[in-house]
Amino acid sequence: MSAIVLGKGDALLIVDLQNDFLPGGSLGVPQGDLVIDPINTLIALYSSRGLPVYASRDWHPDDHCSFAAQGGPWPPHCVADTPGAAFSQALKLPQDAIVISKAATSQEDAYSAFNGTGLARSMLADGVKRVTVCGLATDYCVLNTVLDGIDAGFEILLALEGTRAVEVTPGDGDRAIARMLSRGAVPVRLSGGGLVG
Ligand code: VGL
Ligand code: ZN
Repeated sequence: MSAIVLGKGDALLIVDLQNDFLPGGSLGVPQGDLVIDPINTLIALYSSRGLPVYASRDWHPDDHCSFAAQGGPWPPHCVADTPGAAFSQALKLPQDAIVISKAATSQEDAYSAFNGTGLARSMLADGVKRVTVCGLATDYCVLNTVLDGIDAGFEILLALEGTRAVEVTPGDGDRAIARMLSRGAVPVRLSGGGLVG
């Protein structure tokens, strides 16, 4: 474990920290609320250095193809402009956070924040080279975001305290982490007021 020095080219990407993915939400991730404090610490680390903070959100129409009534795997969740789709009130998003909405049409699903959103282009335009990814859920949207980020050429740091899994099948979270690391994502933790990895 050694300290990660943050600087120009670094960015933070917070995946889907929305009420419906938190305990009590329609697709609540067990212990999902435990990621909020570490993510607020990450936000402070990045924004105090003038580094960009991106926040993705699932932003579905009410007849989205992933919903059970439409033949999909999930209960209705993150319907655009409803309280369930709002970012957690406890999340201290900076004023200038860049919000990325995904899967916003009925027929298109997108677990990855890079899928159909223009996020890679926007990051490249901002000079981003290395992305620290955190958020919900480890085994769906974080997994797919990390793999797409690697495919798009970004170096990816996975903030372990900042993510939790749905675990439709027990062990999905650990398997997702193993897949991300095997593709080159670097696991990092908060320590001593910074990141180590
Ligand atoms: C997600 C299930 C359905 C996620 C999104 O953000 O991980 N999971 N839609
Ligand atoms: Zn969804």
